[in-house]
Amino acid sequence: MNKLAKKYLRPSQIPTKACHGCGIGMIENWLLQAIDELSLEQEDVVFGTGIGCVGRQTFATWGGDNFGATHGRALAVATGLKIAQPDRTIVCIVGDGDAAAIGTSHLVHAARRNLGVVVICEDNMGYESTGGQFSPTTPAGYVMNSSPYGMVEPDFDPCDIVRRRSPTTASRSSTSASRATRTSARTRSARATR
Ligand SMILES: Cc1ncc(C[n+]2csc(CCOP(=O)(O)OP(=O)(O)O)c2C)c(N)n1
Ligand code: SF4
Repeated sequence: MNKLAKKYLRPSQIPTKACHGCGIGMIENWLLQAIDELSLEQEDVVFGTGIGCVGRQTFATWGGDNFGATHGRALAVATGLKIAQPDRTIVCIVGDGDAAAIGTSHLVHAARRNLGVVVICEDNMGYESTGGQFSPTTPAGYVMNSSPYGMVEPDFDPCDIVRRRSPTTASRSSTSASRATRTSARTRSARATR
């Protein structure tokens, strides 16, 4: 078990439940590095998850407080929690289905309110846990189970709506990005949590 997983996660939830080679486990690992760099302790942070591959991987992994919301509703729960406990760092780890489809309205209003919650949307460009249907982030033309002739709709980047609500910040990175790109995205996200 790596040092940070031992420090922050529940031993019963390790190793990752994601498929071998999936970026979901890598992202959680980088998230732990960012939390450690900010010198946050288990009691400072609350993990909130939605439904899907991302939710399944991160649900109840955090050694401190967690909540699991229904699909798309992690930010609705986080809104109440942030109002009740403003000093805690709340990290919602959700899929593109959660953030860019069923839960988009919660993302828009969290940004409008500058809620001060960190949202990590792990965008795998479709509904993977339910068999690979297209989602609003599926690029035009992509063949998915529900778009056998190619995705006919234009895709949508949920970061765009968040960026329009300054001072809320949004940045994108990729699990295949260089270390420098990931570090820069992590630094920007870390500043946003302060
Ligand atoms: C209210 C509600 N509607 C629909 C579903 C069915 N459902 C489960 S997971 C999912 C999509 C998950 O996609 P995404 O959030 O992108 O996560 P991924 O599995 O791709 O990581 C859907 C539609 C559900 N569980 N709850
Ligand atoms: S099905 Fe889910 S866990 Fe498996 S590789 Fe795809 S996103 Fe990852």
